[in-house]
Amino acid sequence: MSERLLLVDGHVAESREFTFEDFQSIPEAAQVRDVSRFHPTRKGDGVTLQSLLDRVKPTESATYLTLHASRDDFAASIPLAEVVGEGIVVYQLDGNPLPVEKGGPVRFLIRDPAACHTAELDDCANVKFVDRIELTAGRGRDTRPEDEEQHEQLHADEH
Ligand SMILES: Nc1nc2c(c(=O)[nH]1)N[C@H]1C(S)=C(S)[C@@H](COP(=O)(O)O)O[C@H]1N2
Ligand SMILES: [Mo]
Repeated sequence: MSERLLLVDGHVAESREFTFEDFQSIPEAAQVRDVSRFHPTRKGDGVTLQSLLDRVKPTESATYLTLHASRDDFAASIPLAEVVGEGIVVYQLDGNPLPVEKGGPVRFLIRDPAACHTAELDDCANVKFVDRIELTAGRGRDTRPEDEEQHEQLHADEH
């Protein structure tokens, strides 16, 4: 079970791959147990985005966090400074790797998207099927819907 779940790379001092065991061995202080406490419809345990960033050390040039989901070719790019204290990376459910139906390999969650008062940290940035987090200089790839019509289309395609 040491397959790679997540690659964190880009404008960092040290790119890193994270396996399930790597996530499990992150100290308890950085574990976020039971995300249903923040999002009643979502389940599982995560770690803070901060704990992953501490391990790769973004460089001064990193200003955006770009989340990539190769499964459905979705990407969202959000300002690093705004998301740094808000991001959670969900990696397990009942002690097992997060299944794809729940957004695995890992699912990104913004702790409190409503409180941020910016269009950048919206629900669409709660990216599912994340397999790469790239630190970018300026906005990176972003396939989020640009208007309500596109947004409705995206949701229609989920079924
Ligand atoms: N990979 C991926 N992540 C995604 C999306 C998507 O289409 N693909 N849709 C986004 C949108 S528009 C919303 S509203 C939320 C929905 O999350 P939920 O299905 O857990 O409610 O996921 C976001 N994350
Ligand atoms: Mo959405």
